[in-house]
Amino acid sequence: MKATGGLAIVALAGCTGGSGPSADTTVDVTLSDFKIELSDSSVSAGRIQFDITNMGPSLHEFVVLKTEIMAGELPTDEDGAVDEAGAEGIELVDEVEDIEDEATATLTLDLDAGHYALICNLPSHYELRMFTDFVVT
Ligand SMILES: [Cu+2]
Repeated sequence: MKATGGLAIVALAGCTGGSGPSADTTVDVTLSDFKIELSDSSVSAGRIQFDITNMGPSLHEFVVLKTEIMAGELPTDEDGAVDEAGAEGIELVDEVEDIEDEATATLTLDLDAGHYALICNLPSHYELRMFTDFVVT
């Protein structure tokens, strides 16, 4: 959740058009109640395409944060949400909001080496452990 728009590239299921610059690496991301699973938790730096599938049954989102903080130890506010934009040592890279149950989305990012936290930051979802660590080498 954030106030300003990002450059999320969303392709809904069945709509596979588009032929932008090809990615160096593709990571399959599976969202479900309430976890995030990755086909690879460590990849080489470069253009990385996240192919996201929400297995539901709830609405989810996919937020990419660059931070040295472990994904499970991010500071939260009184609502249990992670401060994506304002917290020290946490950089919001990009996100895809509002991925419906059974929908897919694609997010392609040029990622530098470092540690990332991938989270769903819908109310209470982070506290329900919808996060995972991701390392770019
Ligand atoms: Cu969620």
